[in-house]
Formats: sequence, structure tokens, C-alpha cells
Amino acid sequence: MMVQLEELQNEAEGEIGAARSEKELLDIRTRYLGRRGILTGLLRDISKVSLQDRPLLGKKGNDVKDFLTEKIDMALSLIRDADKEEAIVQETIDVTLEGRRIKPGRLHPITQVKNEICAIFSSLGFSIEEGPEVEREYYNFEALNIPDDHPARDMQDTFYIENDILLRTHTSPVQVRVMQDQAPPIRILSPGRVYRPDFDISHTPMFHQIEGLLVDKGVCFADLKGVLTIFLQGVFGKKTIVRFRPSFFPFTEPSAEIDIQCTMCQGKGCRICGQTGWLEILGAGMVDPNVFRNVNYDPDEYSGFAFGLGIERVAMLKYGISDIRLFFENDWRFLSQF
Ligand code: 2U9
Repeated sequence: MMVQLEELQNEAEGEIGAARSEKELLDIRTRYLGRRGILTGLLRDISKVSLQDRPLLGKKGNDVKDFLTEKIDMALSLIRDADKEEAIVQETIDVTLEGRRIKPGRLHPITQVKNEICAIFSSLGFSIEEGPEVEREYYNFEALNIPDDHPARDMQDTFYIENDILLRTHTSPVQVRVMQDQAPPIRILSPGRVYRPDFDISHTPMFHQIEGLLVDKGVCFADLKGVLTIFLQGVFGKKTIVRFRPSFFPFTEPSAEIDIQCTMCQGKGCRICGQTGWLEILGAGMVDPNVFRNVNYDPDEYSGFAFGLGIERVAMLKYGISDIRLFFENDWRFLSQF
């Protein structure tokens, strides 16, 4: 049995030395040292030899077991280290490879046009005022001289949240609130989101407006014409030709709509201007005395002008964009052009 143990150790040692993978080593361990392994079987047989030989054989058996266990553990740890080294070599990062470029963000074209318009009016002494998008009927309609039976009050033209609570249809409520809080002179610009239930090639249910208000003693229609001409020539170019047409708004009297000569056809008539040669950009007028009375300004002491425009419309005409919905799709191919 001593010889058997000796041979078994040599045989197993040879196999361990020849093993090339973790799996082979684990198989060898099971085959020799496992519960039903060769060495385990031999050690069990020691109980059958004479009492005299048993201690020596028992010691030899345990020595062989310890020897093989240690050999296998050492071989395993060598192979595992080698596997790790191999993985590190395989996974090495080539730091000289060019990285993927992250494209820098930019301002949305609507924000760019809004900033440009705000900058022009800031240079004329206007300050920027903002206010809530969810409004009371009073600030959106009543204070602005829009009577109860005015068609703009109809459910079709306004998103109502509750009776009396609505999404503002213009930014005019901001100006009403400022006039309630401050005495003249007033020179403000209110940009912001507004809401109307329209959806087609030139209307979205949310769009951006800028309105302006100037109130002081002795303000007249010539001031309105001067300021808005400076503004339009600032946005569309110094040579822009401007036209004022009579119009009507409940909150201004007299009122006007202001066109620029078509930038696409220089007034000859084209698809963009509907063959008229003109593009409508602004609504404006002298603030109606009733609006002043609603905020306790004396219309005999003060006068003022107000105006409003849609930022999307200005951006579409400035850049030749034919569908307003492009502004809201966030397609990088569209946005990256601005
Ligand atoms: C107060 C008094 C008067 C603001 C004005 C317009 C004319 C106008 C439209 C332009 C295109 C709205 O976005 S649009 O559809 N706006 O035509 N807005 S005067 O008048 C005011 C505002 C506030 C206290």
C-alpha cells in the first residue's frame, strides 16, 4: 500500500504539471481528492490493514493528500494569475484613439430671436418683465377692455382650466400687473409662452410672444412709429421698408398692423407674402383709455403705446422657415442650423 500511495502521488503530480487550464486542475482534484476520489478510497482501505501498519500508512496517506492539495492550489493560483494577466493585455485601452466628439449644445432658435429682440429694446431703455402663464380671466381679458361677449373669450380660442382660471392667450396680463404695481413712466417688454387652441402649419397651441408697453406724459403715435421702425430695422436689416396699416384691438385705440416689405421678393410678390409684397409682423396701438382707468392711471394725464408679436413668426420670416412645427420637434439637423 505504501508503494501504491507513492505511485499515486507521482502519477497525480505528473498530471498536475501537465494541466493547462483551471478546469483540468479542478477535474484532477475531484478525481484524486474528491469524496469518491482515488486517494480518498485508498485512505478508507487503511482501516483494513493490520493495527501495526496503520499509523505509518495513515501518516503517509495524509502526507500525500496534503502534498497534492498544495500542488493543485499552487497550480490553480498560477493559472488564475496568468488568466488575469491575459485579460488585462486583451482589454488594454488604446489611449491614442480619437474620442467620440460630444457636440456642444446651443440656444434654441426661438431663444436666440427672443434674446435679439430683448437686446434691441433694452438698448432703448425697456426692462424685461415676466409673469404667470396660468392667469385669471380679469388680467387676460377684462382689464384689457375685452368685453364679456368678445369672440376671443370663446372656449374655442382659450384653454380654460376652471371657471375664471385659464392659460394666458397673450402676455398682456404681465403689463396690467406691472401697471397695477407701479406708477408711470413705464417702459417694459414681456416675453413668454402663450396658449391658444390652434394647430396647423403656422399655429401651435403654445407659442412665444413679446409684447411691449410704454407709458408716460405726452407719448404719441409718432413715438410708436419711431420705436417700432428702429426695432424692425434692427431685426431685419437697416434697409427694411416698414408700412403701418389701420387695424382694431380692444386694448388699443387707434390700432395698427405693421408690415415689412417682403424680404424674399423685395415687394414684387411671391409665395411667402401671398403675392402682396408685404409681411405682417406686429400689432400695435395707443393704449385704450379704458385700460388706463382699470389700473387707476389718469388717461388725461398719461398716454402710451403697446405692441405685440409672435416670436415664431419673426423667426420663420427671418430664416425662411415654412413650417412652425419644426421649432417643436427638437430635430438636431434642424436646430444645428442656427
Ligand atoms: C396692455 C395694453 C395694450 C398689446 C398689443 C397687439 C397689438 C397684437 C398680436 C401680435 C401677433 C398677438 O402674437 S400675436 O398673435 N398682438 O397685435 N398686442 S397691441 O397691447 C397691449 C398690451 C398690454 C396693458
